[in-house]
Amino acid sequence: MTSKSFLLPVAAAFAFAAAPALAQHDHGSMQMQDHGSMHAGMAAGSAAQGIAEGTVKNGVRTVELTVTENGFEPSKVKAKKGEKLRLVVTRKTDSTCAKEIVIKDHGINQPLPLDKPVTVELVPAKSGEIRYACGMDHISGVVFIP
Ligand SMILES: [Cu+2]
Repeated sequence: MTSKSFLLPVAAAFAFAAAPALAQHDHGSMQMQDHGSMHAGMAAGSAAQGIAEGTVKNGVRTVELTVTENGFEPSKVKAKKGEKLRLVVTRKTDSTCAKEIVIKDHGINQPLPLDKPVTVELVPAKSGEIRYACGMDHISGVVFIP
């Protein structure tokens, strides 16, 4: 009996870690705790998705972007002043208006054919922000240059 009462909380904790949504259905009484872990999970998720820095090779920073139902992913990129930034953009959905990438500050306006990686390059000349967006500017992301 004692060993069983020991095991139960452990099993429950394991269920939270493995499948919080499932745990919520199984254990009504544990909803509050489950809710907490859900938020923690979300925070971790957005942090991981946060600002993309890509990879730097031979002085060129390459960042891969996709266009999905959520818009540009990632929608935040960090680059460096004076370092060439190469964005490789693949549009993966037909259900948004983002069928091109426009970076006004750098005179870029590139069509994005479905499922085809398109490369655009620029060199941030100064600190600040550079926006990338769809042709009508509703879907956008930002390159941060510290
Ligand atoms: Cu648009």
